[in-house]
Amino acid sequence: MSISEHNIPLVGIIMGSQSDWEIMSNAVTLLQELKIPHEVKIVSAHRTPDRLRDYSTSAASQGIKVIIAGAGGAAHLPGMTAAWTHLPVLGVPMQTHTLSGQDSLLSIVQMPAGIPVGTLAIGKAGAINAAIMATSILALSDPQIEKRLIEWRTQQTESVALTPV
Ligand code: RP5
Repeated sequence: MSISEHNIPLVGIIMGSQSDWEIMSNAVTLLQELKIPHEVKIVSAHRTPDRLRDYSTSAASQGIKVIIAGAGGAAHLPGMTAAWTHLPVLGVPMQTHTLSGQDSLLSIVQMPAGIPVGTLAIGKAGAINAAIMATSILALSDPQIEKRLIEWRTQQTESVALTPV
C-alpha cells in the first residue's frame, strides 16, 4: 500500500508570510495533481520563531517526510528549519521588489557545511520544482508515487508541441 493512501501529510509546505502564498500555491497545485498528501502553514523565522521551532522539531514524528520552505529577503526560514530537523528541506527563494530575489536566493543557498538546504530557482519555477523534487524523494520508497511521477513527466513531455503556433 502506498504511503500516500493514508492521507497523513507527507510534505510540509511552509512560508514566511501570507505574501508568499501566491508563489507557494504553485507547489500545492503540483502536489494535488500528483496526489501527495500535504499541509500548508505560515511559519516566519523572524516573526514566529517559536512556531518555527515547534513545527520543525515535530514534523518528523507527525509523519512529514520532506519540508518545502519558501521565504524572501533575509530568507532564514529554510535554513533555520534545516537546523532543527534531519528531514530534507527544499528552499524556494521569493522574488523581491528591492533586489529581485537575489537576496532570497543567496540567503537560502549559502548554508554552512553540515546543514543542507536543497535550493530551487527564484519564484514560481522554484515552487513547482520543489514539489516535483519532494515527490521524487518520496518515489524512492513508494512504487505508486513513482508511477504517478513518471506518468506526470510523460504527459509533460507529450504536451510540448514540435511546431510553434
Ligand atoms: C519574509 O519576508 C517572507 O518570506 C516574505 O517573503 C518577506 C516579506 O514578508 P511580508 O513583509 O510581506 O510579510 O519573511
